[in-house]
Amino acid sequence: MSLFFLPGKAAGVHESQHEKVLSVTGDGIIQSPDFPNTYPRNTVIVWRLVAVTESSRIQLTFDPRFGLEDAEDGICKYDYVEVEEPVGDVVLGRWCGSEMVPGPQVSKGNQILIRFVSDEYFPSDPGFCIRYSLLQQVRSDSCAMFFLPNATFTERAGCVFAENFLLIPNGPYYFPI
Ligand SMILES: [Ca+2]
Repeated sequence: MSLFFLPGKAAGVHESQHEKVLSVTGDGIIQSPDFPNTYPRNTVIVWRLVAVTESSRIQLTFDPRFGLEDAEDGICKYDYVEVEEPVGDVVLGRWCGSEMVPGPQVSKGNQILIRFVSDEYFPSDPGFCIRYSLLQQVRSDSCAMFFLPNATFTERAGCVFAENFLLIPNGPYYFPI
């Protein structure tokens, strides 16, 4: 099977054949093949998560069990997981190794892309596991914000605090508090 993936990876033009489009209507999980065991060699998989409503945002949370082949010279060259903003092809982050678990990511629009790449050598375990969840937009006088469904929130100085997140005016910017 690994030979099947080689031509596409070498040419770098057939990655769309590996794209899986997922309609996001609630929580779900994306993981590297065979997680938490060793992932396969020579693999490219792209997941495109699409929230059904335009105004929704998608939050990605990485499982603490995280480990891919180490970086070389601080760069994830060989095996990595990458999160991309589809509009403008902006890379939000690329991660590998096992020393640091990626922090939570939130889409800027209603779509977000996750790309997993492994090369021919040194496949590792456990790979990665990402929980995705849907954020809904809420508006108040001075804040546009997103919060997790069923979150309890309170309003303070015109901004809503939801769970552990302070959502600041003119979101979707957010940070943990
Ligand atoms: Ca590798």
